[in-house]
Amino acid sequence: MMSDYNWFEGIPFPAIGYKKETLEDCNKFLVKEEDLFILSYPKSGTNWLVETVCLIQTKGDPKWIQSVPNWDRSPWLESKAGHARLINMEGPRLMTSHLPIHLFPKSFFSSKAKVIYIIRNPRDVLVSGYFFWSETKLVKNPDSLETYFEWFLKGNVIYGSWFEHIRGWLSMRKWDNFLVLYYEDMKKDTKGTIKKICDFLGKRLEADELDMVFKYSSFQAMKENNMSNFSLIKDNAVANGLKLLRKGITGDWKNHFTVSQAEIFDKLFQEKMAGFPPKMFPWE
Ligand code: PPS
Repeated sequence: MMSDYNWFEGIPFPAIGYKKETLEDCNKFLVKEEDLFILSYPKSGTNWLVETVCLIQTKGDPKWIQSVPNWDRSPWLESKAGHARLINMEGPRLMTSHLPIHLFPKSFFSSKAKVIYIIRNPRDVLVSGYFFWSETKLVKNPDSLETYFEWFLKGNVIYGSWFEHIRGWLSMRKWDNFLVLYYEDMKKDTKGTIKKICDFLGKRLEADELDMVFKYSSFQAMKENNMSNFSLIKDNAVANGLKLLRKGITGDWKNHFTVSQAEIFDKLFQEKMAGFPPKMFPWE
């Protein structure tokens, strides 16, 4: 197992593009007051949120999202390339991260920098992750969904346990500079979610600008945008064609879980998320 990931403090990170020194540096990274972070556990709709925030920043003008890859618009804090880019970046920075709270820059917790944390039904996260990671050389490949299901429940997957990630970050939910969003809400009421993000960022969009943000961040638009769909990753060392935009729906887990897996998952969810009111999580 050791050779399939880059292990750091007991958490598996991708085998390519990540290294111990960068992960150590993340804790010491100097956060600036005007920085904005997009945070998530992998496969929760991170890149959809990146696209939406970029479009809010340009008031719906798609030029930026259609000419610059998403990983350059919002560099990945913990990846080797993203980290190097961010260190030298001037002005308000937009950044993405999947780090669990204890590995995140310490300076954030005493700053006014903002975080948007997106959460998705972990059952759909599991299914999305299974299909995505199976296609890459970045991680240990599961031989079946059944195997991946076991790994996910134990937290033996990239970025570790979903439950610990969410519990850790939700401890920040009452902070003014921390906005929690749900993939399910974003699907159900996309424009409402865009407005919520605007309020949080202190931005105002005219109705036609809001329409443009909505239009260019749609599943179809992102699927067709080479700057956003990961098709620029042609490196065979990483994958043979990566598809970030797979289905983009809620509840796909129902097409993949057995009845027994659904029951096992429910039980574990209740145990691990004890103390959080069920209505906090907007999925069935
Ligand atoms: S990553 O690689 O961990 O950063 O992946 P992440 O971006 O977090 O999540 C990928 C899933 O998000 C879906 N997605 C979208 N859904 C709806 N609308 C839009 N615009 C959109 N963009 C990305 C994507 O399809 C992945 O989910 P699945 O279930 O695999 O389709």
